[in-house]
Amino acid sequence: MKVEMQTKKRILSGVQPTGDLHIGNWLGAINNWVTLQEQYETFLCVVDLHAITTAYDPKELSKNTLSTAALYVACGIDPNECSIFVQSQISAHSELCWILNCMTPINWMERMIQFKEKSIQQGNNVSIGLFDYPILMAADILLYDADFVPVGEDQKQHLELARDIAQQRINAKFSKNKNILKIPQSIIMKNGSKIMSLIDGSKKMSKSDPNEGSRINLLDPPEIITKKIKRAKSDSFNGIEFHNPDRAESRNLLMIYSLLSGKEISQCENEFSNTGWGTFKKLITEQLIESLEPIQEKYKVLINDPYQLNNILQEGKDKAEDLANKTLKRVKSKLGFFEMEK
Ligand code: AQP
Repeated sequence: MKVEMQTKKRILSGVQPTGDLHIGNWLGAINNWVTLQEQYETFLCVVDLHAITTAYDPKELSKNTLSTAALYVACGIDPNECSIFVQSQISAHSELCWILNCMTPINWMERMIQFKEKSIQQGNNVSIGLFDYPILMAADILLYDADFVPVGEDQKQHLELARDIAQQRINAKFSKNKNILKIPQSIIMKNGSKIMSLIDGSKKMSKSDPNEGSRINLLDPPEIITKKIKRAKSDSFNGIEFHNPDRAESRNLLMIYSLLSGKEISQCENEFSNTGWGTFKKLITEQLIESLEPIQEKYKVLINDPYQLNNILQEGKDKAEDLANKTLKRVKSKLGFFEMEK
């Protein structure tokens, strides 16, 4: 009998359904998954349990979850190659998170930069869930024995934490010989660039920024893209540059243009060294409209076909749940939980 071996290394990643996906989520994450999907066994979740760590509207959560999954596919993720699933549909995520909570020293968590930054925005309303976010993320990754996690700069610290918990608090403590959890490594993508806000080049483009004008959403129609780029912050310098540290907005728009057009940064710098803001804004608007059009077309078809989307998510769930439950069982058994006699 031929035994089927896992030949491809495995990756896992996800996006929170906290609102409309923007070009930062696309160029910094989803587009990289599209590049990696052929080479790796790919698991992609819509991390809806993460989406409730800050204030949210229950009426929007399920809609955003479905729309995020549809956008994965519209952006080029192939559901025949990758498993796409919804995090909350697999209870092993919450269960492993609880176990890891009990194994993780609180002072490891107090160092997390994203918590510090996000909790400032939340004022008095900071939830324990937001503090615990990195442990849920560790559970997401470790459940699937992921070999690699494609991460942007902002998520590197969380991946380090997942590695430390797995290595120091589970493997070293509960098994002398064989690892219980696989230690994942990061894949830092060349194009994992951080896309900045259109109205403040020093701030990350973010779904939760209250100012809609700070981002281009993947589903923005041409007239909205035109308006947002027209209002995007510019400066009084001539020409569009990438390397001038005093010109964050110029750098950001040039990088977006370069990623969308496929032209190297140096080529764009040469092309626009004497171009005024007005002309450049027109060109980047045209490029954005052209690049987003095929995604929007594909999205429209998918979102109007809930049967197909449901099938994709069901198949993804079945495959993911099987793996997740195996890992959870292994962990619980090694950590001494009672098991029923068969
Ligand atoms: N501006 C960005 N530039 C590059 N990459 C980005 N990502 C997010 N914003 C940018 C990448 O998208 C993936 C999923 O992000 P997420 O939704 O899980 O959480 P986030 O990083 O917190 O994204 P947002 O848009 O800022 O959401 P909110 O406002 O809800 O917190 C990650 O790989 C991230 O690096």
